[in-house]
Amino acid sequence: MDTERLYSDRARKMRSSEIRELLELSQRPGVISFAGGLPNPNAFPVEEIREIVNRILDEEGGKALQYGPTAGLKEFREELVRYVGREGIKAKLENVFVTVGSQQALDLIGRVFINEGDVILVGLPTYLGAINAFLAYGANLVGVPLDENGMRVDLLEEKIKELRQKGESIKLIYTVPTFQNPAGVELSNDRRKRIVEIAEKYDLLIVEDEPYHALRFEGESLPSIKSYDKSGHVIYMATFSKILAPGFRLAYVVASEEIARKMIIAKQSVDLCTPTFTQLIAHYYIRNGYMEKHIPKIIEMYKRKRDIMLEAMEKYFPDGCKWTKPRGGMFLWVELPKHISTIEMFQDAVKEKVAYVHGKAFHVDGSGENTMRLNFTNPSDELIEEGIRRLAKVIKERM
Ligand code: PMP
Ligand code: G9A
Repeated sequence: MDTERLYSDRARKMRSSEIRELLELSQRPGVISFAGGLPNPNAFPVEEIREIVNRILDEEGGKALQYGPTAGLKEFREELVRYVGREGIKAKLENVFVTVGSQQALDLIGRVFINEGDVILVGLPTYLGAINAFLAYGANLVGVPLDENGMRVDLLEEKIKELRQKGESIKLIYTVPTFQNPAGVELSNDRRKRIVEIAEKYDLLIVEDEPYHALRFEGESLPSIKSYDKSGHVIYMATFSKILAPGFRLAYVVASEEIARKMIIAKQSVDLCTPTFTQLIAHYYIRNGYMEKHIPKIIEMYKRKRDIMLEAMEKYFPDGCKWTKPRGGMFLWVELPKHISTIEMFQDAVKEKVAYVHGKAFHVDGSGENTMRLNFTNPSDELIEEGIRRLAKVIKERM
C-alpha cells in the first residue's frame, strides 16, 4: 500500500523526537543515561499513592473510573486555583483547565493558534518537545539567544521588529523561564516583567512553560511571568510530572477565559477528558498536605545529584569545556570546543555506554552542534560519577 500518498500534509511535517528515541537505548543494560529528562524513580511516593488509591476506590470509586468534564474535575480545578494563587497568579475557575501532561497543552496551542508559516519565537536552545509540537502545525520557529539570565529580551524585541517589517505573522513567544530545559538557566525578574510589556506592545501571546519552578535548590523564588500579566497575554502551564509522577500524565493551564474555552474545545476532540483517576489522586495529594512535605525531599535528592555531577565534571572534564551550574531543575548544559560535534561523538559515547542528548536537537537554527544536555536526576549517585568519567574519556579522545 502506498501510505506515503495517503498522509496528510500535517503528518509529513511531524518529526520524531531524539529524546523519545534515546529512551530505548538508555534502558539497555550497562548504559548510564544522562539523556531523557526523567525524574528519579526513588522520588515517586509509591506507598503514599497506594494508600490514597485505596481510599479513593473505597470512597469514590464510581467517580474515579468514570468519564469527567473536558476541563478537568471541578474540585481539582478549584484546588489548582488556590495552588497557583500561592505563586502570585490570580486565577478564577474559568481560567484553569487540566491536560494530559503539558505536552498536550503544547499541542493544543498548536491546534488553536498556529497557521502554516506563523512565527513562534523560542529560546536558542529550547525544549525539543515544544519544537516538534509547533513544527507539526507548520510553525516557522525563530530562535532568540539566551544568556545566563535566560532569553535575551532585548534581542527578542529586535527580532519582533525585524519580522514585522518583513510582514511576517508572529503569534507567540514560547519560554521556559525557570531552570530552562535544556540550558538550566533562569529568566531574571526584570526580564519577566519586560517580556510581558513586549507581548502587550506587539500584541503577542507568551506561553510560559513551568515544569521546574518548584525544584529550586538555592536562591530566591522568582514571580511567574503570568503574575505580571494584566491583559490575558500569558498562557501559563505547569505539570505534575516532575514533582509527583510523569506516569500520571497530569498538567494544567492558566489562561484568559476566552483562550481557555477555545483550548478546551480543541481538547474535546483529542481525548474527551483527562483521566479522572489521576486527577483525584493528585487532588488528594495536594489537599492533604502531602505535596508540601514531598517536594523538599525531591529537592534534597536532586541537589545532591547536581553537586555530584558538577564535582565529577570538575574532576574529569578536560580544559576547554564549559558548563552551566543550575540552581534547580534537572539539567545542565555543556559547551565543548567548537570543532567537536556532539552528534558524531555520540557513537563513541554509546560504545562507552554513556548517553546524552546532543545540543543541536534543541536549536531551531541548526546551531549548537558542539553542545549537549545532561540530565542529573535519573541516574543513581554512584552512576553519575562513573558516567561523567566515561563521557570525559570520550570528549578527550575527540579533542
Ligand atoms: N515542557 C517542558 C519544558 C518539559 O521539560 C517537559 C518534560 N520534559 C514537558 C513540557 C512535558 O512534560 P509533561 O507532558 O510530562 O507534563
Ligand atoms: O520523556 C520525555 O520525553 C519527557 C522528557 C523530556 C526531556 O527530556 O526534555
